[in-house]
Amino acid sequence: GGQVKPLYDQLHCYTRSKLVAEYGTDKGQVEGGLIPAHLAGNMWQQDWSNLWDMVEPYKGAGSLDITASLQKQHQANLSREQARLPAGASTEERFKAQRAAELKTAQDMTRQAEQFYTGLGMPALPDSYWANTQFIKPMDRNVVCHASAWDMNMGGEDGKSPDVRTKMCITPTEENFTTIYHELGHIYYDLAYNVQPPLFQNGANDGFHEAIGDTIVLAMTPKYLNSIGLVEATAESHQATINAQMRTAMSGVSFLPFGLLIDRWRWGVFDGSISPDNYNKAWWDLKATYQGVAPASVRGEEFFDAGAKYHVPGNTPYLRYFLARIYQYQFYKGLCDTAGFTGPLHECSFYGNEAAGKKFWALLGKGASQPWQATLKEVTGSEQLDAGPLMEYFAPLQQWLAEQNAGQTCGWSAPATATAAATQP
Ligand code: X8Z
Ligand code: ZN
Repeated sequence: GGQVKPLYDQLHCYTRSKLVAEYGTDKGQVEGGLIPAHLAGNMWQQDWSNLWDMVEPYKGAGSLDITASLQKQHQANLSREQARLPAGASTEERFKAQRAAELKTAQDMTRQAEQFYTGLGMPALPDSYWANTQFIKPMDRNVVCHASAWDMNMGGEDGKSPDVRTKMCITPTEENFTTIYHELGHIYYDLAYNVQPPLFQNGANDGFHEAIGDTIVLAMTPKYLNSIGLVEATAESHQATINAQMRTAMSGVSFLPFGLLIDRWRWGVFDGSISPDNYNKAWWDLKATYQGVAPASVRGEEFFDAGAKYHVPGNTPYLRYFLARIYQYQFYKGLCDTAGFTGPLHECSFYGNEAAGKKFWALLGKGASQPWQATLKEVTGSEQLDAGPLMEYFAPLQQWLAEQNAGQTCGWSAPATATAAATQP
């Protein structure tokens, strides 16, 4: 954790200053310099992308408002469906047209994600994927909307056709759009390693599984987004670079301490160091210490806020997501090297690069057939988890943040009880 903490601290400082500018010294922060939980733009404060309006470094240096573009595309789908309606269509008919448009938009977004993978030379998703996937929230039953990817039959090894599916309730937002790329990472991993014997049909480790799609997401540069019509073409400039880096950091860097603390809390519960009469306090203590966020009003033991995070009641291990946020930059750098890219890391996109695609597919195809260190080495040359590539990637932003934060008192003080409870990783 120590390797990336300086970068997080700078992002925290900058974001807090924007919140204070927007909401005032009293409301824009919580005593001790913590970010108010309800202002982070996300229920769990794990992804700050929704604060984009407030933190965008240079307005006009390339708009990266992907949500707005997706919504426009959805409007076009809706108009098309509505144009098919007869004059005086019933409410039910109009509602059906709306649902059809929602499905179409969700499938269009998924096609776009698929195209990134096929553009690397990977296979198209099987027809069964399109037939069986849940793209939008169904009307006739309750479902878990938290996105997931499923391999239903481990098909592949013996020529059996695969039955892979994703389950999401897609809406046209940037967050959902990148989540689709993430989920297809799981699916392509499944498809690739299904040539292995069943015991090896798994990720090299669970962090690898989470990192595949995230690696692809890093290659969704403004240039790529422009090529699929989601953002306008921008001239390359330092300002545009900083904008692009900020966009990536608001989702990827903001996440880092969160990714670490979930299992710290869970393991504390398992080993008894966090007792039931302390569940909520321990939760917010960790949130204060690691993330520097705090609720605006007291959250006592009558609340169970950890339970609002899907993976806690769902019993899904969480450290995998922290690992993935580090691996993704290692993979990305390795694939950029393979693509013959020699410029600064943040400028690379391996979109459409056949050599990078081949390398990636080979990594995926190894599955769990060898220790993860061996697979990591084949792609990155290293056998270790290493945040070096992440820090290299964000070098321009880190310098920019340091300039912005000059003269500010950065950092925060967690309540004394909190610092005692959390040991350094
Ligand atoms: O749970 C997920 C994926 C499914 S594997 C949507 N993620 C974590 C979360 O939402 O908390 C992806 C990012 C972190
Ligand atoms: Zn995942």
